[in-house]
Amino acid sequence: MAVSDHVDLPTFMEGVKKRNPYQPEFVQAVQEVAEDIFDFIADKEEYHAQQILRRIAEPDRVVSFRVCWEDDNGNIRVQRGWRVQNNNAIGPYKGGIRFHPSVTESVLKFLAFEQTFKNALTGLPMGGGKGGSNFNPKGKSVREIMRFCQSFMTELYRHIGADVDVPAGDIGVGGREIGFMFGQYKRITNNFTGVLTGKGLEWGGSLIRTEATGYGAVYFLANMLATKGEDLVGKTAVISGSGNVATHAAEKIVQLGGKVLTLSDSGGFIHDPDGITQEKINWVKTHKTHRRGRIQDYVEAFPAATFHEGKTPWGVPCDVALPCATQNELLGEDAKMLIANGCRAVSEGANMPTDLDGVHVFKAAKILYAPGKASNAGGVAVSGLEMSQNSERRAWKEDELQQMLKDIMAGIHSSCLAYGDQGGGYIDYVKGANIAGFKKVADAMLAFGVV
Ligand code: NDP
Ligand code: 2IT
Repeated sequence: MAVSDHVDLPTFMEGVKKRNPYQPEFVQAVQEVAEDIFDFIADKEEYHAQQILRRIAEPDRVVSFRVCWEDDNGNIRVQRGWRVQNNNAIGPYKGGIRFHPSVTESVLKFLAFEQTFKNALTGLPMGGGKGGSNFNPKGKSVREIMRFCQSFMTELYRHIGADVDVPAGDIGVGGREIGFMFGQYKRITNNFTGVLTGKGLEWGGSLIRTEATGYGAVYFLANMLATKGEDLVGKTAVISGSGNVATHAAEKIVQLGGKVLTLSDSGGFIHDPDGITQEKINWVKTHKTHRRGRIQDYVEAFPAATFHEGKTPWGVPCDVALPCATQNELLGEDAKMLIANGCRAVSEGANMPTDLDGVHVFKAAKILYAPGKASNAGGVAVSGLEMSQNSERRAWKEDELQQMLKDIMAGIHSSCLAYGDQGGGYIDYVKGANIAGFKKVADAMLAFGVV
């Protein structure tokens, strides 16, 4: 038998850093997973011999391409686009597309890596991928966004397919952008197929896909609280972001009897001590999503609230916190502040919003802390259900889908318990999610041999 490569964690991470220079987000995501997986595989020779973690941390492929488009003034603009296909051991690549000026290859590699574990946790047959561009949709006209989406798809179409890779939305990409991209895919290929998810209801979309990520993150939070015999009634919640995930998380918190105190965007956060009610959430949805406005304007519409420019909301005392904006928005010192102020549970709606220091603070404090790959999986789970409906050429009813989403989130919670229960009433959800996600993908990879 060949001698297996039993390197230790620091040596493994040195290799990851060396092979991925200038890619801090990707290295961070691998480190967070490797910390748990090294313990788990310590006595499992086959995973070492077959270099499984090393292989999952090397994307199957990274496609990088130029995206040219013409702005409303006739200027030629040049952006970079990517699709990272991380791993398809358990199903076609699946994951969102992000349009934001901060997008780099590192960001998309971390997201595709995380997506691989998240998708495995849903129990549905989906591999992990992610794509996007450094295109900034802010301040662009609808025609400009359409032309950009069409140009982006003119290259992307050759790399995707209903059984190959199925993209969806993420930051800066919602139903409108999915429509423009789907239209262009169909125009080029003459194929009406479930190649994207998050589609409109008239053309193959699924009910509750829009709400699923935020609702799912709150269902997961409720599952965690239930392990302590608690629920959300009367609990105060601090939420960051004011996009798709944040507004639907807020909506579900309100529906389950909680009180939402904050929302934010890249300009700062608003604090509404009276609580952000459904009516106010509707205002935010219209203002942010449809008018592309700033959260700052909330204080004019609802004068009891205050705006805190350039700040994140983690200093506002709360019972539960849901970071729902972007990566590394909650740092070690924020985590300490949340705990000092009495926060008892954190459910991540965003991907990797807590930095490594923050993760270590939450783990050390033994609070209820769910990493995004577990708690925000509701979105991709309903995307998976959209794929099933497309294959069957039918549409399921809303109550059926609501129940499936709840069941999937409860299933992910159970998987976390199976591998994360540390005894003494403490569940390490990070460890549980990492191991449960890894095991499914790893065992499929073992079946395929060296490919
Ligand atoms: P949206 O584009 O709808 O909203 C993004 C929100 O986050 C906006 O409020 C935006 O503020 C804020 N934001 C984005 N980037 C930054 C930044 N660099 N600093 C501060 N604030 C920022 O995106 P989503 O709600 O869809 O996505 C939010 C998070 O949830 C992301 O991490 C995404 O990966 C994750 N996610 C999304 C899923 C989905 O189904 N949509 C599924 C699972 C996870 P501003 O308006 O100022 O840009
Ligand atoms: O991060 C994510 O899980 C998403 N942006 C949703 C991916 C999807 O394919 O629905």
